[in-house]
Amino acid sequence: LPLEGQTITVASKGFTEQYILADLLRRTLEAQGARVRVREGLGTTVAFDALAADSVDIYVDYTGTVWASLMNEEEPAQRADMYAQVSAWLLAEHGVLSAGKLGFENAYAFATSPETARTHDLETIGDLSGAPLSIASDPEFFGRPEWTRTRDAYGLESLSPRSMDSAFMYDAVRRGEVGLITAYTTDGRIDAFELVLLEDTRSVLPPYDAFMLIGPEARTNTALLNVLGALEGKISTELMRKANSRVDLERQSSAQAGAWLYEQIFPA
Ligand code: PBE
Repeated sequence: LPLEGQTITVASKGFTEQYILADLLRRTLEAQGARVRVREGLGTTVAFDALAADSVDIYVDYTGTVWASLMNEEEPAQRADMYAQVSAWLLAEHGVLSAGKLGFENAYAFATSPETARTHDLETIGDLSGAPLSIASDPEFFGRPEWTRTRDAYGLESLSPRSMDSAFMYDAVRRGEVGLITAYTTDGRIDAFELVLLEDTRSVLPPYDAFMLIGPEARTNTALLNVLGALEGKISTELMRKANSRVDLERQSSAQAGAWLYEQIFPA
């Protein structure tokens, strides 16, 4: 097997999709003979720094996240250009290789309940200007440029931010405990809870295509790159949403959802 005798370290960030993808990577690498260690639940900066320092070999991040949080770019690029620009920057600045997009996008989307949308007459993010609502997001978001840029572009000073584990946001907004959340667009609970997504009419938020990042040392490992190449473009947004729903709505473990996703990509 091509990865016989090798030990590969995979990292994940701290939400359902990331746990599932780390499990998928583990299965994919183990099937080719590797021993795999998984470091789970890291923040974006911790995961990226560990990768750049070669203590992690691979993890999945999103183009818009690298663009805004790591590159500190202001204006979002076109979706088609962004992956190329992000890849070039990662390689030049950190020796990190982009090993292919997985095929889906997981964006931040401002979401509310049907009741709140009706009460405050909300269809677009701009409609939130002056609304006295609380907004819950994952602990990273309010420290990110995506939040400050959206707040400033649409005049959202009347919103009160509240950090919340992303696992709990959807229930909180459905029950009206918070007015809004920044939903992840691959989360099955958007449809299941009939949440209303507010349109970003000024395209302030960037695109967020998921892609594999490989550390400086691991990127010279051609056997590893060949194995990972089999995942490129293999996960549609619909497929990722179904895998996420297995955990968030059907209460499966991320390993069960990872096994299911692996079977969809590599049918027995
Ligand atoms: N996202 C949406 C965030 C979380 C979900 C992909 C932009 C991120 O992990 O960067």
